[in-house]
Amino acid sequence: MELINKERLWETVHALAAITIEGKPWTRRSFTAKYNEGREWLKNQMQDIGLEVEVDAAANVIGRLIGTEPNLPSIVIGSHTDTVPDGGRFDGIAGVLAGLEIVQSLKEQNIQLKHTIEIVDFTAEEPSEYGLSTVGSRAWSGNLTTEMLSYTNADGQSLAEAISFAGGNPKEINKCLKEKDEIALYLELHIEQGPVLINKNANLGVVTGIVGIQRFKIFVDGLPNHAGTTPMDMRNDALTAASEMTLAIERIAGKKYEQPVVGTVGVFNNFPNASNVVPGKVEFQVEIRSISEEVIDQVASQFLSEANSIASRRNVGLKTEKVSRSKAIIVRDEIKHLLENSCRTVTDKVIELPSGAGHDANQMSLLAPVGMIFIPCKDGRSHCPEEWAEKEDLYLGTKALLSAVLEFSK
Ligand code: HGY
Ligand code: MN
Ligand code: MN
Repeated sequence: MELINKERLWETVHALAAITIEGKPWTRRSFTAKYNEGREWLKNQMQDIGLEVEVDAAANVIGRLIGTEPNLPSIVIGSHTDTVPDGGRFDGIAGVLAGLEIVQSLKEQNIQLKHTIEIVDFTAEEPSEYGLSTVGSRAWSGNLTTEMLSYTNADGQSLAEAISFAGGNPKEINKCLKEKDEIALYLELHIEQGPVLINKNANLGVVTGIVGIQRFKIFVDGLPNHAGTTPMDMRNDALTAASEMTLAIERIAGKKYEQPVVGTVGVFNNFPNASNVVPGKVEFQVEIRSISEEVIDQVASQFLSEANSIASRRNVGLKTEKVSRSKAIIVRDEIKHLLENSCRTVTDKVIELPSGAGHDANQMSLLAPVGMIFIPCKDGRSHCPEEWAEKEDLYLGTKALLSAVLEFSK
């Protein structure tokens, strides 16, 4: 019997994707009722397969297939089921359900590995309303601090309360901490979320490294005033100042460095946001990504000093806050070779490439060797309703992942 059921895998991906906010394309934001609904569906799938199901203190959903030598460190296959607003149907979902299909196929064929395999839906991989991303895998790696648990959303609710709402227990978050020797290998299948595989006509990608991400919150304080009576040379306009800072990060990140780097402002809130009021306050977020930690630091310091000079020239207040920093990681050669060989069991159109997207693998690399397999996504697009992957590529990627697990656990 063929290992990996292509049709079943495709159906489960679309069944989970369909659990989305009515009227909004593919949205299941972390810490919402819709997110919990999707995870209830996932837990039922895990139970139906006969896995041991656990929800840990960080609300990570874990399905376990116990190995013949349960004292061995486990093999973890993970990703996430939360989305960005107006997201797609494959980012995160593909990885969790590829893992589920693997353990379901092993069970159906009575193939028992010596390693226990854990399929994990990590809580809130995407930047949440609390500003933090990779919340669940941070709890495993020890990078979810008490201060982070007190981060609040726009309504003043804390991340700790949100974790409780998702089924976790923030008071026992330190019970999630994994020791170095608990995990033998972390693997993740993911859509590339970029154009490289498509442009190189490759079916699969072996990830060589994952960017580090530095995120800041920027608070610009001007002077709210009447838009009709305040002359142009007597304004402390928070929005025009914040706009100049936004263009500054675009220009600074657009320069040449030893390694590629990107800088983005994706969150931008203007107050009081009325057509006849000179903006008094702007809160926006900057993120800087590169495979090189030094380049991230170079761009960050140039940006912060330029933001300060813009603030003083425009006579507005400026406060900057470091929200999070995930380290860039390089995949170990032996894991790249393992994945290259396993990909080549299903296709010869395999290339190596770095990941411009962050993943739970960034945190998991602090605990175990990590590896990622990418599948192409249509037009290289992601984090949008048009995000799409082909059934065949998802099938090939999942078969390759299974072959890597079988090889590693031999
Ligand atoms: O933002 C990212 O890089 C990932 O999609 N969470
Ligand atoms: Mn994403
Ligand atoms: Mn993702």
